[in-house]
This record gives sequence, C-alpha cells and structure tokens, in this order.
Amino acid sequence: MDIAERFKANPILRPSDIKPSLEDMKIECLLNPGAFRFNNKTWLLCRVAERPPQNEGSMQVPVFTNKGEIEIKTFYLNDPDLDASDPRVIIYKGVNYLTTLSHLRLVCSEDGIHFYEPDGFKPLFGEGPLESYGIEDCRVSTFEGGYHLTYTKVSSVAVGVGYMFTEDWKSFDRRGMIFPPHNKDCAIFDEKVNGKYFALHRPSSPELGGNFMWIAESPDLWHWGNHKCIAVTRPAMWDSARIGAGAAPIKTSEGWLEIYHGANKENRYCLGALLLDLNEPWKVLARSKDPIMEPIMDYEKTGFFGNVIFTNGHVVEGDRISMYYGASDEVICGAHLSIKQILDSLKH
Ligand code: MAN
Repeated sequence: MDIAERFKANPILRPSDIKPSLEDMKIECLLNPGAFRFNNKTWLLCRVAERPPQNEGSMQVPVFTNKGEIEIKTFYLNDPDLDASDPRVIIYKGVNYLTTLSHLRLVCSEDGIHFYEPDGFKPLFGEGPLESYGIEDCRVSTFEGGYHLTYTKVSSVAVGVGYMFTEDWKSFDRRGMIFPPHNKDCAIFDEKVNGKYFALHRPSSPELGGNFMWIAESPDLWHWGNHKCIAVTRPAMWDSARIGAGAAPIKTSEGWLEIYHGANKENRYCLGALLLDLNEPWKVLARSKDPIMEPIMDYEKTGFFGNVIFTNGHVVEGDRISMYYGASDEVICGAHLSIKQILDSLKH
C-alpha cells in the first residue's frame, strides 16, 4: 500500500545541485533532511555525504582528524582484509569506516518545492573525536522559541545521538551526546507531555533484542531517563529488521502520530505509522500493518543504496503533511500525506 502523493518535481534536490564543501571533494549523496519553518520559509537541513573522486582499484575514504582537518585513507579492492560489499560502510581488519563523510547544509524555499542555498548560513560539520566520521540525519523540533536538533554522531568508537540548540541558525549551542551508543533516529516531541519532555530514540542491542524504538523522558532536555521500549521489529513483515522514528510526532485528536521507517533483512526501507497515547506516549494505540509508503519510483529503487525511503523531516499545515525524504540514499524528494488518511489506514 502507498498513500503518499509524491511531488511532481521529484527528486527536488540532487547532489549536483549544491557545491562540495571543498574543491577536491565530490558529493555522492544529498539525503535525509530535517525540515522546519523559519522566516516565513520552509527550510531543510540536508545531509551532504562526500568523498574524494575515486581511483580505479582502490577506495578513498575521508575522515576528520582531531584538528578538524580531512584525512583521506586509501584501501585497495584486491586486499583480502577489505570487505567493501556495502556501499555505505567498509570493514578493514575488523575496523569500520564510512565510505562518505557527512555534514549538514541548509536550503530554503518559498513554496516548499524549489529549494536554494541562502547566503549567510554556514554548513555544520562534525567536531571532535565523536564526530570524526561526520554528522547525519538531523531531526529539527520546534518549541519554546527555538530549534532543537537531534542528529547522529559517527566515529570509529560510536554511533550516538547529539543535541544542539539554535534560535537563529547562525549560532549553535552544541551540548554533546544525549543518547550513548549504539543509538540513532532520535526525535524530541514538539511540546511537553504532563510537564516533561519526551524523545523517541533507537538503541541497538545486537545480542538480545534488536533495532527497536524506545521512548525516554527528561526534565531539562539534557538528562534522559525512564526509558521504555515501545515498538519492536515484526518477523516476516516489511519492518522485520530495523525500525526508527522519523521527525517529531504530530499531535492529533486521536494521539501522537509518528511516521517511522522500517527495513527488512534485504535492507528495503519503507514508512509506516504509530499512534501513541496523548497523555501516556509510551502506549502504542495502533500501528500500520502495511507500509504507508514504499520504494516504487525509479529514484527510490535505484541509486547509491537502492530501495530506500527514509524520512526525518516534515512540515504540517492542517491535515496536510509535507514530508521530505531521502530516496535511495542519494537524492531528496517530497510527498504530501493526509493525517486523516494515515489515521484511517491504522483502523484496518
Ligand atoms: C548505516 C547507514 C549509513 C550511515 C551509517 C552510520 O550504515 O545508515 O547511511 O552512514 O549507518 O550512521
């Protein structure tokens, strides 16, 4: 099933639409944007994944050094110690490296469809040892007069969730890692519930458990506790291998509506929905049996990593969700969804 109305202009942003951060880098993927409204415009905080142009027979992989400079590591494809079977990650002598280095870049739009890079807004790069493999997939929650950013911090020692705060998108208060490894896909609710902040997050438990969705609460956005697992993967279904939150849940009269991604063992990423109780958001009232959106278009089926629809950003106006998503881990697309239609789909 697929109830998304894709933008006719899809893909709305491709790697060739923006300039690399350095002359000797190439943008391979422009993907997974956070979305928000600011200055009467729609903005996306895009993930830009870069690497140097590749030479035949080897792979050139960028990482940040402790001094914030980019170091290029070279691996030879005929080296028996190299596992390069996944285009996103390589393993060399038991150590994982990402094939690209991601930073975050702002684009804005008057109509929510045609985006451009505005002057005067700087990209956000990884900083320090816990971001030496970059920063990725930022959710932007809007409340209390500011923007609350939750994103993936990647390094050789960890994949965890970072938090930063901004009011003007020019200065950022980076507050470090709020959910330790292995954790990603964190979205903070846009308002408090019974006086507390809530966040969805996705720890991974490799031996016992899996890649499940959890919820945590906090008095101050810094100390998070009372963690609860709210949804697990479902054997033999489209979300059998991993699930993770999209952007902040949408408040509806029936509950908090969360659009989440689910992947199966073949790494096919679809979207579904969860409905959470308004007052006790750790209680799941309903969950999609079938996906509400799945990779069916060419740009969703083929690309850097095909068969992927991944969302972490949307803008809501009345019943209409303008949802932005990464397709095939390579380009940015948009789709409209109706809240009512998603809620109806949960009743079957
Ligand atoms: C997975 C994928 C990649 C991502 C890494 C690190 O391999 O989601 O896109 O870069 O994790 O988070």
